[in-house]
Amino acid sequence: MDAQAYLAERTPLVDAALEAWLPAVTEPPVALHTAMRHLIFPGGKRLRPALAFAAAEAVGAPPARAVEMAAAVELVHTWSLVHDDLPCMDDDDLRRGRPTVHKLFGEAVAVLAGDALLAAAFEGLAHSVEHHEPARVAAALRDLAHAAGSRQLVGGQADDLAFPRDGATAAGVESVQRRKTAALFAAAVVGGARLGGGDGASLERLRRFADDVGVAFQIADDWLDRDVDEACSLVRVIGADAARARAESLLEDALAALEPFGARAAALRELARFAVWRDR
Ligand code: GRG
Repeated sequence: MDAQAYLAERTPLVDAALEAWLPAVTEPPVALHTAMRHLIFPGGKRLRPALAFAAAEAVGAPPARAVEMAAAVELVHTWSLVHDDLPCMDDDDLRRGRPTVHKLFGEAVAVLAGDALLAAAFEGLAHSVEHHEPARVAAALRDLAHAAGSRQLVGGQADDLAFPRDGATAAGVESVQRRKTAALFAAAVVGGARLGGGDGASLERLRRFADDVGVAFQIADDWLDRDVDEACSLVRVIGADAARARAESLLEDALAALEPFGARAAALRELARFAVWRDR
């Protein structure tokens, strides 16, 4: 099955959880709840949820075992997009082909909607203790909180905003990308495998896989935006061809980490290739 077909097949699974977790738009505060759902539905590619499902499959579990991880990661991702689009950050008018949350609902509601999406992620994931070992759920919560926090996603964003135009190095760019983008990929994959019952050695291999795929995904994003002048972009620092070569080399490393999983990791392999070769 190719990645697009896998994404299409798994998206209804995560969407059902998101639908159940998020308050209805009729529930007060109506503007806040409408704003929370605005970017979630119909949503984007749902790549991070698909990675969580595929990771559960890689350790021999049915994909549904990872549904709470998939939904939680998508909520954290969407929080970061809502806040990233704000005037004080990237100041974007469009996201997922639609007006950004602050454009439709105002800045204050957008800040609050992002905050509430983040909280909803942890509330929903915590509920998975109803059908998973508590220690696995606690570890998944810990990893997701770490990935979202100041040492990973938020810290990566802080360094991205302050990224120097002069004297930038490839290592400096990759350090930001590992935190801003790859950390959430790793939380999705490791968390999906954790809830799928994976052992420690499998989780460690999958973490290396996801970390490399996450950086390669971000480099591919920079490559697709190669005409945009971004300070923290590998394309700007080493050029488009060298950046593409680096993404391909990271993809090779990622695929090598999957070797012991054999056919069970077929979906992860397809998603990794898609992350690097997608056209948007
Ligand atoms: C402001 C809290 C805060 C965090 C900002 C993750 C992040 C940090 C900002 C998001 C903006 C951005 C360009 C991040 C890099 C990751 C990325 C390319 C996101 C887009 O991911 P896709 O392509 O989007 O998977 P869809 O819409 O398909 O889910």
